[in-house]
Amino acid sequence: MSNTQTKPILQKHLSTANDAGSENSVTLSVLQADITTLNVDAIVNAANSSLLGGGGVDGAIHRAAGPELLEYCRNLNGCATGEAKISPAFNLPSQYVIHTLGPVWHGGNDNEAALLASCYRNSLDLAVENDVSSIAFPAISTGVYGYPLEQATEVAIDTVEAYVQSCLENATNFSIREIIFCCFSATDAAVYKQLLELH
Ligand code: AR6
Repeated sequence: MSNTQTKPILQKHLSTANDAGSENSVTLSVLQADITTLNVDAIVNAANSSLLGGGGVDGAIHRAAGPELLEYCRNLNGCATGEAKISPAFNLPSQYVIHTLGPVWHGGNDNEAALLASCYRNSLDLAVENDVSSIAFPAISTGVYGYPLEQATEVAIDTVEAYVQSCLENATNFSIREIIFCCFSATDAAVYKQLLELH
């Protein structure tokens, strides 16, 4: 990532020697930033099922990407909870937007954690399929959808770390080198920092 304006609050490196004997590594970073400003290959959007824009990070991404994003999204036929779809990023500095639909929090007994984990895995699958090297995630479901931040952060970090470790050990074409947890507020970033340090 070639951002100069935003310094990571924390970075953690995951690495594994693969079967070929060479070492691959992936950097996980916590940033406090507006995700629409990040110069990464892909940013993830916490969208709604229509994929036609909304409030929160979704609204910010559509505003910054411009009306072509909405036009493109009309042909994506929406998104189911836990799934993800990819589009170009139009006027954003990134190349792609990966749109995912997080679960609405209903108290924790409605499969929310598994669905949220699917958002992260399916987004990373699409990133790898599109040869993405750097990707930034917002705190999916923790705004309008009401998922408690600490619990959502646990799911985010667990899922991403497990995905990366498995790919570093097994995948032959694993393109990802940097994964950013992009927090809008300092409070959210402090929670991500604390939990990533504990992992
Ligand atoms: N950059 C990074 N993070 C942001 C930004 C930004 N520019 N703006 C907000 N956030 P939310 P959800 C953070 O509500 O809970 C939309 O209307 C925000 O502080 O955007 O998954 C959709 O259309 C919070 O930490 O997404 C859906 O209807 C995080 O992004 C619904 O909201 C997620 O908050 C989805 O709700």
